[in-house]
Amino acid sequence: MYFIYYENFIMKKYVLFAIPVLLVLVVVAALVFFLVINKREDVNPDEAVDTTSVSITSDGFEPATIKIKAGDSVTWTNNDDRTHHVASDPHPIHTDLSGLESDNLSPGDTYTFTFDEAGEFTYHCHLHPGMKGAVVVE
Ligand SMILES: [Cu+2]
Repeated sequence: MYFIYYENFIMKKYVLFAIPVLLVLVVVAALVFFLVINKREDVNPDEAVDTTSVSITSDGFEPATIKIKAGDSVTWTNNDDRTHHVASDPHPIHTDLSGLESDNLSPGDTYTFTFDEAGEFTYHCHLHPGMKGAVVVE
């Protein structure tokens, strides 16, 4: 009898302790996720090259930052021997500019997207998120 009571007591203590710990963990995880996905890449418009063609290479997007006019279409060509995947920032949810997302691009494949609004749009390779690029739309 005493033993059962004691076990119950231990369980209650454990549950009472575990709930606040879990709550703190959930809050911390949410905060980290929020900070990571809201980290904006800086765009330096001075580095922007006037072109609507971007080459995907083993060194990244070339040129990494381009400048176009609203209504222009940009074409990415995979000139690497790996598969790539152009997607709007932020990784992994791609919500900054909805629609800016290719399929997986095999070597030689191209992807074209039309930028209708002015602004600075950063993107990345979804398969290699360290590969980053930006489009300045005037
Ligand atoms: Cu991504």
